[in-house]
Amino acid sequence: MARRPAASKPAASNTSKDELLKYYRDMLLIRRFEEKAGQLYGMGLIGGFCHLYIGQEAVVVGLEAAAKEGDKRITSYRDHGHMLACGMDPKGVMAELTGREGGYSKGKGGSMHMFSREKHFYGGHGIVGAQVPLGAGLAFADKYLGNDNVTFAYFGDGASNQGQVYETYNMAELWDLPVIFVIENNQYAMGTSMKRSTKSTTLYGRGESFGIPGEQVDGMDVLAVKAASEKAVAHCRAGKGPYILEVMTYRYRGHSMSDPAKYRTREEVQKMRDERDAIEHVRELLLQGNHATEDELKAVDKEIKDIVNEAAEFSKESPEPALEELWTDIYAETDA
Ligand SMILES: Cc1ncc(C[n+]2csc(CCOP(=O)(O)OP(=O)(O)O)c2C)c(N)n1
Ligand SMILES: [Mg+2]
Repeated sequence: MARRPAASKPAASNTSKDELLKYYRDMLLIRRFEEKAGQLYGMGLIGGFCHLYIGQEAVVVGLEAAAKEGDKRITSYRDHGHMLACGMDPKGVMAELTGREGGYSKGKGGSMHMFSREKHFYGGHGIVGAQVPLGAGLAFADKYLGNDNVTFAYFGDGASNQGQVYETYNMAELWDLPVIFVIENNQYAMGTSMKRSTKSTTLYGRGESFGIPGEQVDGMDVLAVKAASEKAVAHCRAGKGPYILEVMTYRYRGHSMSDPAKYRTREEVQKMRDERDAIEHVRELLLQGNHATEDELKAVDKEIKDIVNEAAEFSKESPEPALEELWTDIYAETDA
């Protein structure tokens, strides 16, 4: 298959086998999980909104490769990949999608409303752009506490046209907050392409007027994302304030499960899948570098399939929440 030009391939020589295998596994888990979620939705087992992350896997896996314990993440409604990449349990995520007791929000939140204090995952936000100021708030808390944690605040190309993003840029830079603004530029906001909505060609460049540095990175190349993330993280941890990463990516599926997909051609999607797929890219690096054989990769594929099937079984068997649950988790419990 004709894929990306050789010149754009990163040197795999300084990336270890273990590292490549980890990225392969982590991205594949997201893809297979999302495919399964799509199937369960089709079977009527998942209701409400459901936004799949298929195609964008290298973004969050590359970013997470630069994270350490204590770092925080917050994102939009397209959030299943972020949860899996930071180590949340696929069973708990899938059971939440199916509205069951075993889900992260006891089945009361669904796709867009999951949280994990243990993994420092702060949602899951359905209001476009809402997570951006909240992300700066998380970073403010870390700065106040005097630690070196950073916050990854993910949002889309569409969200980056929102006013609250710029209010946040201003305050984050003014206060040197350790937040990385990750713009997942998948080129569409629902059915509106970047070309139709946005005159400027770079989104990261908008940080310039606030004094925030940033860069654009190939989001279909997990190694490029990781390298850029390490730079951004080092900037934030050193107390130099925020950083913007505009990660160029592509979603293969519709905006949500109810997208008529009339705003782009099938050929456009197929071309990205054939020529730029991030998982295929790492697969090739593993095979070409003699790091793994086809059989070894097949074994990884099976291992991931088993994890996803187990998650689906768990989420079908877990009971629906009891009616009394309607009255719980409304107000925060305090020690006072
Ligand atoms: C404040 C607000 N306006 C509009 C919507 C409807 N809406 C949901 S997603 C979306 C597009 C956002 O696109 P983008 O930020 O590029 O993220 P992507 O879906 O591509 O990940 C819109 C307009 C909303 N949820 N909230
Ligand atoms: Mg978008």
